[in-house]
Amino acid sequence: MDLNKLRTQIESEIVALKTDADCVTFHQKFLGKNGMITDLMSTLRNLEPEMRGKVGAEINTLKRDTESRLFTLQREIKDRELNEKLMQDKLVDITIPNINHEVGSFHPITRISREVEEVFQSMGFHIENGREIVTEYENFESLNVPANHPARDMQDTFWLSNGDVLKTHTSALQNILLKKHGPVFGAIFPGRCYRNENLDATHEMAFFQVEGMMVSENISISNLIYFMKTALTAVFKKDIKVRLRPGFFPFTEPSFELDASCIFCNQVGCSICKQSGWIEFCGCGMIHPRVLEMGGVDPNKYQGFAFGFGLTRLAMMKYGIEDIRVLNSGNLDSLRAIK
Ligand code: FA5
Repeated sequence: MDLNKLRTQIESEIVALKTDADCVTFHQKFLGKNGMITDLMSTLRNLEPEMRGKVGAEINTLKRDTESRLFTLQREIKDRELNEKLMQDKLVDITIPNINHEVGSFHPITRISREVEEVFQSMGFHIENGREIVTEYENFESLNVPANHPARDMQDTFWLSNGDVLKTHTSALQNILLKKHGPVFGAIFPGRCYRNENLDATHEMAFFQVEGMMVSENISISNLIYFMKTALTAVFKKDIKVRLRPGFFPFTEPSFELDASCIFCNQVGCSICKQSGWIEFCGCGMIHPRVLEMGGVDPNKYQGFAFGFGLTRLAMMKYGIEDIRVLNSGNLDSLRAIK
């Protein structure tokens, strides 16, 4: 084909391009590796040497002009196609009320977790996220629970073949956070925990806890009492009293069990609080000096408190859930019934 004929053909086809796909085909046909301009270029060698330079330059000009026109045209076409698509999307009115479809909602654990996070954040704590697989050191040793310590039996553990564990409690993050934040911080960390339990209405193998820690100079257990009372009062939207009883955890000294006034009977006495007016709520205490030390914090200068409660249990109390197994069941009818 000669140059003039090709120029005419390009001219007539380029003005007919309508879509991005047309442009791609056009590019292949004329400018591609086996395109017609490239083909024409390869015929130069058949010309007389004195003609080659002149014709070669003309083919190059045609190539450059075609490329540049195609580039501009393709951009215009793409813009137009995008605008048309956006206009079509506008026709879906996202403000029309949802009449026919059921609206989804958050799982009760997500709801309660966000409430707890919000109230602790308002008191200056920040939120941390932890892994579900942790090392034996993080879950036990760094918490003053060496191998063969009887406290390990209290938490029937899922061991992985590499020696790691599915965390049995959110306390497994304590060492990590002490190392991350140094001696002055306040944090809470909700997370899923795993224990190889026999299942019943109040025990699951996978459940949620929330851990809280505050470390600084001059921290005392009365700070903890204040924070827990304020948090529970906010979650239950009624005045909650708290009290401490002596307890035991290897990673706190002294250790306590914290009870909350019974939300079901307002301390008149009911079957849930076994007529005592108090519900056992969480373990807590002052962080053991060894734990601080293993986290790189000087126990002679700094102290802190730690607490850990069952977020799943809190959800059960707040929403009146009688059987814990509903929460992991994926049974939408039961979950929907939880208000
Ligand atoms: C602990 O796990 C300690 N790490 C708590 C702690 C933190 C103490 C910081 C001191 C300082 P415990 O094993 O008691 O403690 O568990 C705490 C809560 O987790 C329980 O009160 C309960 O609400 C919840 N829990 C424990 N096992 C289960 C289970 N199988 N199913 C549902 N909830 C559970």
